[in-house]
Amino acid sequence: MNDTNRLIDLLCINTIRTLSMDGVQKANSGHPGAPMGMAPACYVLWDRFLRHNPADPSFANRDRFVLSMGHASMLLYSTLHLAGYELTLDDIKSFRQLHSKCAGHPESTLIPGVEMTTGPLGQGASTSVGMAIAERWLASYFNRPGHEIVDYSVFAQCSDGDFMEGVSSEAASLAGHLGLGNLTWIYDNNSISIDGSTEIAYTEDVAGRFKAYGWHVQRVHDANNVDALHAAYEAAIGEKKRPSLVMVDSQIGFGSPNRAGTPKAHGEPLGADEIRLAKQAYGWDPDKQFYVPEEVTAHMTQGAKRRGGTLQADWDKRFNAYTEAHPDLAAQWRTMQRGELPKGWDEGWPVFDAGAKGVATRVSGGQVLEAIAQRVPWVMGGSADLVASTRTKVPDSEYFSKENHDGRNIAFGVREHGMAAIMNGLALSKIRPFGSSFMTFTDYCRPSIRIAALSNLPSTFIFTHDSICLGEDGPTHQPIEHLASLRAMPNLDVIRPGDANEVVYAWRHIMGTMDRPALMALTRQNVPTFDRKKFKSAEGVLRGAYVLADCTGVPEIILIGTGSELSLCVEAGAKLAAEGAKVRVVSMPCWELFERQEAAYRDSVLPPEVTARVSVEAGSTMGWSRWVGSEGVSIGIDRFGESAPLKDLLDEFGFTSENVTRVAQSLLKKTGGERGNGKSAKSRGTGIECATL
Ligand SMILES: Cc1ncc(C[n+]2csc(CCOP(=O)(O)OP(=O)(O)O)c2C)c(N)n1
Ligand SMILES: [Mg+2]
Repeated sequence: MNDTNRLIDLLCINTIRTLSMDGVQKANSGHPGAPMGMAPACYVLWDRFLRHNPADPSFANRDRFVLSMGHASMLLYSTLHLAGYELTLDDIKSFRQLHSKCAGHPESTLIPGVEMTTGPLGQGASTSVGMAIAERWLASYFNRPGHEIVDYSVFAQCSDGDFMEGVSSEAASLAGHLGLGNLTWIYDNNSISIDGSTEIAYTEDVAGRFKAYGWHVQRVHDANNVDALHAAYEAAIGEKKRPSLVMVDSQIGFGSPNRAGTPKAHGEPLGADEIRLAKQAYGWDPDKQFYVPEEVTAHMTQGAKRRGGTLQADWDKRFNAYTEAHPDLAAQWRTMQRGELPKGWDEGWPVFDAGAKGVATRVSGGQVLEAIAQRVPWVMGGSADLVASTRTKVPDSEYFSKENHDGRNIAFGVREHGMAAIMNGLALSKIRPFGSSFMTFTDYCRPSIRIAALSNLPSTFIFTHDSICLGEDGPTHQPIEHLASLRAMPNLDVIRPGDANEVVYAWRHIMGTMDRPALMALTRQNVPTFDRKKFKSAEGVLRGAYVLADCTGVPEIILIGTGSELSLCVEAGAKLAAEGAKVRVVSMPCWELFERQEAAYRDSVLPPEVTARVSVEAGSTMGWSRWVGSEGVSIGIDRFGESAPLKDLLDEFGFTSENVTRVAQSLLKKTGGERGNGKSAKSRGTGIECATL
């Protein structure tokens, strides 16, 4: 390395540092320390190794860089700006301001070039494992001898906090097991976190831990040693059989005479005086702010653009040759990249015959998933060690493994959180992922579900054993507050289908939706399959809620059910109708979808003038008042469950048609209805237009 090169490297590194410091200072908020310490690590990767094209940030075969330590967002913003992305100095100057592209933590929906939304520690690292799995699978599915169109690498930059979080250990363990040689984590080993030295809480042998996971581990003893970083990245990329960890010993707030190496450098602006001192330490003009020397633009920005253009032109050539040799695969690739589905994706799915015995929605769900997986090659996923219970298997496909990258089933092991994060990495790579466990363990996945919702990812979370009805396993396994808490999450469709054919339409909605995640709550126990010749079509699921069975004229009472409780509403409705009540039964599998319908439709399902409403759902009643109104009643469970056989639980908690009928009768009395007075349906000329199941 000659002196001129060293000088330009240092100039670029210090530009990243000073832009980051200035951005944080102007916002009067943010995290300067990590960018100052890790600027060389980031620069060397981006300038010498990362294969990307700033002119087309979504270039499909680009390397992925995930800033897992999202608090160091200014590091990424500065780097993206200098690497030629559409992120101006003005954008950087508006860091952390309302509607700025440069949000407090990086958000993938705001800036092309930000591969994923990060900030909650551990998520980025874990999700990068999903990206690496995706790359290996895509390579295996699409590449052909002499035609390698997929060969990218995945990098994540991680901090102490990332590695203290359990989810990164789950994902690292799986990555090691799977031998993901295309994955490199760059670890900011600065031994500082917010509360002080990491000595107070985190003293394990990190290198030893990763070696035990099966990783290739290297250490760079000085973050400012550009040559050592270069050599370590080269070796990491060269290691094809194991994921790589590059531990970089850095100093937080490097260059700041009074804050370097202390937690003070972590999460607050340095202050104008300290910034001047740090700039002087870098040999920078302390009077200059947001300063980008011309040489830096010429080297880093123009260089990245030039390399990006060449890289993409070369890939385009490869892809054209591929298209000639393998037109069908090339067409599939394009469809997948556009976020579309192959022709015929929704044809030939199962249709379920009516029957009182019915089928558990986990079982019908599994059958529909099989049909989808047979028609959409890039559906991929698995379970956190419960595949036999959750029925989520891609048929005729093996497990994805070290030896077999073809497999579309992923054995996540008992790592629910890691699973959900990895699913997001698959979704970010255009794969349509699913992952499954028991509903009560949504709690173990929640942070990653939230990232999916926040970043508009079409991840499909499948959770079975969705109520106390799972029975003898008892309250530890019986979800209560889960539906309510998940419904509180913006941008997540929580779907609890009421019978097998509702499951079919739930999946139709899910597969047709690319801009948000869905969570399906499915039963362990059988639920009856409604006769759709008598009841309204399950297509109503596509609108979130629909009238399943109705009276003639305006109803006096509406029974609203979800999932396994829908059939109770139908039974109770039939009884009430027999007594002469005008009853409507509404199936409401997805609140969020219903909320998105126009008001006229919502009012047609739940007419505002009908205030006698009963909701029935075996879970927390929180939130149901929104649909039943102030005069309505919610039958639910606001305490923990019990271990017992199903039948006893249903009696104990009031999930019987008799109880629903009783509650409805007393509500009718209270709201001035005439029911319970012995008038028959016939004599009143009304009656529920459905059969009793
Ligand atoms: C899951 C989660 N918990 C807590 C936080 C708040 N937080 C932000 S950074 C940080 C730790 C800082 O230490 P480190 O990760 O080593 O970053 P450094 O200070 O070295 O930049 C914490 C606790 C978070 N962002 N995510
Ligand atoms: Mg740290």
